[in-house]
Amino acid sequence: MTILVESHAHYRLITLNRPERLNALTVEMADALSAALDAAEAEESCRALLITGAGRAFCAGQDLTAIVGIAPAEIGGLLDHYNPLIRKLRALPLPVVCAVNGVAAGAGANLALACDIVLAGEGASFVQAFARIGLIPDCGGTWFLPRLVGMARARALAMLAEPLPARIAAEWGMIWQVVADDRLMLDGHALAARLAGGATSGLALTKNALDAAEANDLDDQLDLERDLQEEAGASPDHAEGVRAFLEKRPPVFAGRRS
Ligand code: LHQ
Repeated sequence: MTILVESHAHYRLITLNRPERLNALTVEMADALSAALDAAEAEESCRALLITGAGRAFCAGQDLTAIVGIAPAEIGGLLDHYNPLIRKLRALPLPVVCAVNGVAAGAGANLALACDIVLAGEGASFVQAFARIGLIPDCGGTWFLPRLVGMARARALAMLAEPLPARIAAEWGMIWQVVADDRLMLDGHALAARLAGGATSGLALTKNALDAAEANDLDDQLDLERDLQEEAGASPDHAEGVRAFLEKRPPVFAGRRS
């Protein structure tokens, strides 16, 4: 199986599972990942996702053995499988944590950057490997990189295709945190469990608002915040959060989605 899905209390762990190829992506794998996201969304008790890779790498990007000699139109055709996956990750009404356990290259790097909170082990690195093979950063790379690290760094990463160590990625604000390799999965599970106990619909609306902010001006964004806040304010978890505050106890969020 190219991906493994493991259920935990209120969250699921998805593991990219082609370790002998450094979890390089195939169309079947992208489709399986998309299906796993759909399944997680459909299951009301699933309130967060954790994504990682099996073995020593997170993901080496597109499996290059599968694209040898293919026609340009077929390269575009491959992206017809990857683009829905990236869109799905961003629109998923659940928080997604990525635990980058080793090298994340090409589409693998950008798959990680599409997640909501990215943790990486000290030994991990991010490589926009595309320039080495005459391609452009895809799977959202040209969109994520300048927004995360600024245009100067984005350009150099994309054009030089040099590996960026996890520590620098964290310093630059490309990812949330770097942690000791032997803590990565412990911390990843703890974060996923914490988010799974959160106010799910509020977190989903937060994702929507932050993504919309990339294109909106302040006026439009304030209007959007008003609308989304109205929605969040109607959720039982909002009522519980306020009640818990007034009663000086931790909230118990049901995580029901609006
Ligand atoms: C691999 C791969 C790989 C197959 C390692 N494929 N076998 C593009 C086109 C069209 C549409 C869809 O989207 C895309 C997006 C893309 O992702 S394009 C970019 C594709 N990825 C790359 O160019 C990265 C290629 N890999 C590497 O540069 C290195 O392997 C990295 C830096 C990831 C890791 O280096 P090392 O740690 O030195 O490992 P390695 O190179 O020795 O790899 C281990 C094995 O995995 C090796 O096989 P072998 O049989 O010799 O043990 C590699 O051939 C295989 N492998 N990446 N993408």
